[in-house]
Amino acid sequence: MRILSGIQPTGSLHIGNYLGAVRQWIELQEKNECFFPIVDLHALTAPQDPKEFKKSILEKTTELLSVGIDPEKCVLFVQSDVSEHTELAWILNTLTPIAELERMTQFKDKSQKQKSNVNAGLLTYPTLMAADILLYQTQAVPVGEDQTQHLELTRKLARKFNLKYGETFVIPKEIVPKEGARIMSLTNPKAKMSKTDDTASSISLFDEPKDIKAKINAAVTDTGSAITYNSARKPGISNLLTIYSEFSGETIAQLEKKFKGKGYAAFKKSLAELLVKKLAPFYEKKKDLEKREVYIEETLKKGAQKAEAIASTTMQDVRSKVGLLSR
Ligand code: ATP
Ligand code: LTN
Repeated sequence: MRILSGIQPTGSLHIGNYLGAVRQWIELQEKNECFFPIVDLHALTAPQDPKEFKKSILEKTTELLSVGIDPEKCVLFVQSDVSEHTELAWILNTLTPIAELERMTQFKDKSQKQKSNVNAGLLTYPTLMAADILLYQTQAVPVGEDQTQHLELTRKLARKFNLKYGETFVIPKEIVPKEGARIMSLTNPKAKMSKTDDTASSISLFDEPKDIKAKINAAVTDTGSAITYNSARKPGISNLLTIYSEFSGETIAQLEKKFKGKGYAAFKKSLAELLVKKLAPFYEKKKDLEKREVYIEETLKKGAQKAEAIASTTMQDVRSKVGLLSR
């Protein structure tokens, strides 16, 4: 199967990204043709410092390689290296009703978060994402639950284009994990864990043991003291139980039993120890890869070449279908 999924370069990879998306990518790359763009142009919809931004792109590559993305088994590249992404996004913009974009939850959330910078890019973010996907004739897109709405729009646009101009795009389906598809913030368990929030709200895959312990310790919990799952009434503990279950492989029911009669403190201590143990290999691998900058740059260059070959074929077809002169 042809698979594609993107990730923004800014902010360190957190356990939500891992459980919701990247863990699937690592499995999928074994038996599928996978494309993983680092979506730098999407990240520009939030304010970025140019120097830091450049560093973050290489850093994100290092992080993905550290957790098991293998450039021999997939195409890892930077979105802006393949100019067809923005070209197709423009064409898709001309097919997208503004009202559809204004309805997007992510647009509404981000407009709230950055009130003084509600730029047009935030609004058209989903059409660029649709272009990322459709350019590669992608069959399936592994993402966390927060991206479902964007995927629906992508399918709608693909169908609309196909109907108007003739069969051009494959209609992609989404792959959302059954568990762990929405990990919540540690400081506000009603909001999703996010890279761009303050660092206390998320656990990076590369956090040091003392930080993991401190963050879990400070995580917001609910009234009462029982370790039981109830996402409506006990969102804090339920989120921590999901994280525990996903990293340990034990079911929630098994965990409820294991921690019966024990308080939040004992549960949190055990969860922190589990995370420290599970995340340690990532940290070690990253330390090693950080010394290999040339390898990282070469990897991205090769990735962009492979991506370009496919993207340019689709774009030629699109140009001809729409009635643009061929280049
Ligand atoms: P931000 O919230 O700052 O926009 P992000 O943390 O959502 O960033 P992205 O790079 O936008 O990170 O997302 C990469 C992948 O991680 C996407 O597939 C997304 O669905 C998934 N993902 C992000 N946050 C979570 C979460 N809290 N739980 C599960 N999956 C998540
Ligand atoms: N919008 C996504 C990131 C993203 C993406 C994609 C995911 C950009 N292009 C293509 C899947 C496929 C996000 O905010 N997490």
